[in-house]
Amino acid sequence: MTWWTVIEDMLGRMREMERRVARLETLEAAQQFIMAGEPTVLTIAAGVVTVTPTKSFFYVATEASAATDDLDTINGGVDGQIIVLHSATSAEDPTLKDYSDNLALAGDFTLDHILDSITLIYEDTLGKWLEISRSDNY
Ligand SMILES: [Ca+2]
Repeated sequence: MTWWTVIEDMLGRMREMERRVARLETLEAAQQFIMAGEPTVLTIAAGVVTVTPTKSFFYVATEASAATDDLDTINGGVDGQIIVLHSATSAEDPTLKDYSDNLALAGDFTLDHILDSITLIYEDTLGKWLEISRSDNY
């Protein structure tokens, strides 16, 4: 083996490592998109909740476990983040308010049962959560 073939061999190995790292980064990005894991609770405070950018699945709880509560603002979204919200309990009915602040919905939507859900995507340029779909499942 000449010194040149040794260098070529090393370069080949480095390129293969780069491909593997790129593949891992793609997998990591896909995982972030899916954001698997059990939902965490977002408790409304003065009409506001804050999501974590690495999660997609959340319960929404009313402030001080009130029977009803309005949700006007969802903070913490990153461009393209998709979230699914559902009620933390059927005893609490949070209402997502259409265009009160940063939610652009097909009208207000009340999660009045734990089986109801709404799916939103964050659009950073508009600074809005756009409704993708809602499911009034019960
Ligand atoms: Ca319902």
